[in-house]
Amino acid sequence: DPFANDPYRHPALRVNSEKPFNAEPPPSLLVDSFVTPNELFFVRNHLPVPQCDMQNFKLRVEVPGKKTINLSMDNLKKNFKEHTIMATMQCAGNRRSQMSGYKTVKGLSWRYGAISTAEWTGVKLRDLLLQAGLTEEDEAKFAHIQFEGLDKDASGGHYGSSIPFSVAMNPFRDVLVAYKMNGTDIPADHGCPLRVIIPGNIGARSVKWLYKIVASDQESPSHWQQNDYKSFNPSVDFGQLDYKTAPAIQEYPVQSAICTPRDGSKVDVDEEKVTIKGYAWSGGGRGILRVDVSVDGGKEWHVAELQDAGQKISRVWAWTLWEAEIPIPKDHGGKLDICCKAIDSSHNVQPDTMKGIWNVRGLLNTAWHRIHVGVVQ
Ligand code: MTE
Ligand code: MO
Repeated sequence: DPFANDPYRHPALRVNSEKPFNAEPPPSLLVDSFVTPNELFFVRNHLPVPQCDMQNFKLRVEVPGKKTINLSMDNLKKNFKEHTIMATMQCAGNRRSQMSGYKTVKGLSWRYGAISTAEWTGVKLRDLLLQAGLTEEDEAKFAHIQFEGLDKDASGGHYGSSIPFSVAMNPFRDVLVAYKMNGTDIPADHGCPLRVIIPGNIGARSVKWLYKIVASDQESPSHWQQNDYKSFNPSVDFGQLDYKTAPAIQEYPVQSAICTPRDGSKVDVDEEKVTIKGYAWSGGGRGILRVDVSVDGGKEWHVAELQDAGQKISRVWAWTLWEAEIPIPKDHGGKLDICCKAIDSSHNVQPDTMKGIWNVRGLLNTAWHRIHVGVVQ
């Protein structure tokens, strides 16, 4: 069993797949704390978890025609400046199960917990690339920075991804090679001992168990860069996917979801108000300007109170948690049709339905999140 050495997992995680392990925290726990505790952070593994050997570990950074450097954990920690950023990670498949409710899609059935937030500590990718001889002038030659993880499939293919040169080399883009997650060594499921953190991008680009970085004129040849994590037009169905025609998804669009109350639960009419909590997040460092919440399916909107991490404008890597206390309308008819939508700092909004964004792989479901709650007299 290639999964025999997988680590212990917290029992509160809702498991979508055991082997490889994929699980999400329940929504109510997600909004319990701004920073997600490591043991509740969602896990998205495509392959068995590789063994972590911190003593003998070396990271290889390769700039063809310039230098190849091999760095031990000690070397990495001693010779490069340490940075800490708070960043939210969201899987491109988050909320896929709801997209499937609209029309069947293919992929793991995530509810809305394939998103979590942590404080990541490590060194800037830019600093490692500079050390290996890469300069700003090299963009024409090396349009992509590729990453490879130690995890591999039966045929020996490693998990991998790549990001554009300009993202990797921009000092304000905060791309990290991280060795700590919330102040402790990165746990086995999250990439021990090293992972790259591409804040503001889909989770798939943040390669765990990172052992190799290569500057190249090509995107990563890995399956997950070439033949997955791409989006298609709503009329493209199974069997018609031509991955060559679609670009790899990088930055995440604007998203929000309702975490409490629970879908299908009940509120007492005597309480007069209902308290609604959730998260909002956008990619590319765009912050959240506003979250609108409705209890009548989107006829009347209330503005939620926001809690963010106070990050610098255009470098908002962490999510915004929100809360709204809304009076139960007189004409509730026994139920509340609760929905939310977020507006990001570029005034991007979420689409009201899945009609225009549905795609057969069920990626980037950012339609208004809707739940139903009963009202008891
Ligand atoms: N890196 C490696 N090496 N192997 C993987 O399977 N999964 C990716 C990414 N990095 C993956 C990986 C995907 S799709 C996501 S969403 C994030 O890791 C999830 O990170 P997490 O498990 O720490 O939440
Ligand atoms: Mo993902």
